[in-house]
Amino acid sequence: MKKIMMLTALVAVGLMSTGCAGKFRGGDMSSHMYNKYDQTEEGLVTEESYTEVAVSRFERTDDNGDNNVTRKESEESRFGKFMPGIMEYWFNKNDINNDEIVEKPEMLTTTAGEFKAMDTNKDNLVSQEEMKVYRKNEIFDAIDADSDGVVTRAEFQASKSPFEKR
Ligand SMILES: [Ca+2]
Ligand SMILES: [Ca+2]
Ligand SMILES: [Ca+2]
Ligand SMILES: [Ca+2]
Repeated sequence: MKKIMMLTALVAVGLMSTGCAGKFRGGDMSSHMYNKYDQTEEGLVTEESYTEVAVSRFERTDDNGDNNVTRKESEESRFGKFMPGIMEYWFNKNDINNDEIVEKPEMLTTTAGEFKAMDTNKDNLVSQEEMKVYRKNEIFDAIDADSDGVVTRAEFQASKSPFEKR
């Protein structure tokens, strides 16, 4: 069972990669995701560069540039249309006070918490492996809508874009 769940999560990672950048289709998704971060000489990601990427993602989603991302903005963003389930997960994770608006400080708090959670060996740097483990779990959680630890076919379908459903 566990194996099947992991496989499902991996398929989801594959779907996400086509969502992020079509040209990476079939490529090594985890290294592509990791390589978008600036790295130290040792190939590790600092909190600063991790935050930079999170901020630019936030700014892309904040359509009217008022430093708040509303539920509507998130749903109407390009990524929100392609992977509504993952976008909804992002929104709920960042809207700490549940007022249906992700404010920039909320996003920064969530991002800092994520960095800490990823950095399992506590060296204040995130390795590709550390990020991979974290993301796999996160994507699984995002698809597992009722958080019972099992991804059903319905949950998996719901996480996909309307264009992919049949
Ligand atoms: Ca806005
Ligand atoms: Ca909020
Ligand atoms: Ca680390
Ligand atoms: Ca479930």
